[in-house]
Amino acid sequence: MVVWTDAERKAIQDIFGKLKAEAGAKALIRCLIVYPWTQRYFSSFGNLSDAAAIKSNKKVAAHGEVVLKGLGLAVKNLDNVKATYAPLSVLHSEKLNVDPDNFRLLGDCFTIVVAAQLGRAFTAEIQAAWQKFLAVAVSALVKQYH
Ligand code: HNI
Repeated sequence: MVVWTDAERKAIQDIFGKLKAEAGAKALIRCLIVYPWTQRYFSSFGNLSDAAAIKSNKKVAAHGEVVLKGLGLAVKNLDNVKATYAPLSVLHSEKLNVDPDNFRLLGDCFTIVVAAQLGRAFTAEIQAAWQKFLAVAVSALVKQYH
C-alpha cells in the first residue's frame, strides 16, 4: 500500500483545487499533438487531422474534462486508488485496448499543464508529490492488464 505524508496529501489536494476546469482538455490536446499515435483511440471523435483541428475539437475538450474528473476520483481516494481504478483499468485494457505506455505520456502532459498553471508555486517539493500521485494512478490503471 502506498504511504502518503500529510504534506503530500495536502500538495496533491491543493494542486487539484487550483486546477482550472480546462486543464483536462489542455492535457489531452497536448497528448494528441505531441504523441500522435494516441489519436488512434479517438477515431470516433471526428477531425484530428492537425493541431488546429485537435485544439478546436469539442469532443476532445469534453473528454479531457472526463479524464480530469477521473483523476479527481483518485485524489479523493488516495488510500484506495487501486480499487477505485479497477473498473477503469478493465475498461482501458479489455474494451478500449489502450497501450498502457500511453498513461504515462498523458500524465507527463498533465504535469506540463499543472506547471504552467501553478507557475512559481510548482516547486520541486510540490512536483515530487504530484509525480508520486501520477505514478500511483498510472500503476492502478495498469493493474488489470494481463
Ligand atoms: Ni481514458 C475513457 C480516465 C488515459 C483513452 N478514460 C475514459 C473515461 C475515464 C478515463 C474516466 C470514461 C470512462 C467511462 O465512460 O466509463 N483515461 C482516464 C485516466 C487516464 C486515462 C484517469 C490517465 C491519466 N485514456 C487514457 C489514455 C488513452 C485513453 C492515455 C489513450 C491514449 N479513455 C480513452 C478512450 C476512452 C476513455 C478512447 C473512451 C472515450 C469515448 O468516449 O469513447
